Amino acid sequence: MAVFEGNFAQDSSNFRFAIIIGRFNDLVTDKLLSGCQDCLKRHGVNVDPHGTQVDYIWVPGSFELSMMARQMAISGRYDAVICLGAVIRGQTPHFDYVSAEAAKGIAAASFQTGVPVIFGVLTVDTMQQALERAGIKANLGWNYALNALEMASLMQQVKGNKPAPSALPEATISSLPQQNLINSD
Ligand code: INI
Repeated sequence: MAVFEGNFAQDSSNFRFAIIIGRFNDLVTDKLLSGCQDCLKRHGVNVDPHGTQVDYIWVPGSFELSMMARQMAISGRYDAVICLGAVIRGQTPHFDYVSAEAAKGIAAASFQTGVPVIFGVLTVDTMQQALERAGIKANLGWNYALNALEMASLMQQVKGNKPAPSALPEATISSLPQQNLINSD
């Protein structure tokens, strides 16, 4: 039997990501995107839009994220898809419809395609709360990118049935033949 877990220390230069961003509340989503890019870059991913590792897709709002996430995921081109959005409660029930559909749709896109789709949608009561989570106190965009890296790594291992060395107890590692420790295809 084996233990599988995402490994952040592996070579990320072959991963490909799609980042889908809602324009609605772009004061917030722009900052989530910056945090996301910073994390990917610091883990060895080339985030240049003209490069080969990350594609950027802008949609009108959080409601449209899941439809585009599914489209990107079924293309088979990406190791993970990251959805970024900000839904801020107003005076009407609109918030509930948009946030519920975004959550359900993103979960369905991931489940239906087998590609990790990260739910990077802030659902908050005020713009202040959104900004606090998009750079003032922390930037959750960074965490969403980390989640994507973890899932991309985990999927690679699960598909290749090769647990990461770090996921194995010390005794098991030293007793394995060398080729079992190589974490790439
Ligand atoms: N979209 C958001 O991303 N955040 C919101 O807070 C929001 N509000 O409150 O209305 C929002 N609405 C737009 C929605 O996502 C769709 O783009 C629109 O309804 C067209 O389908």
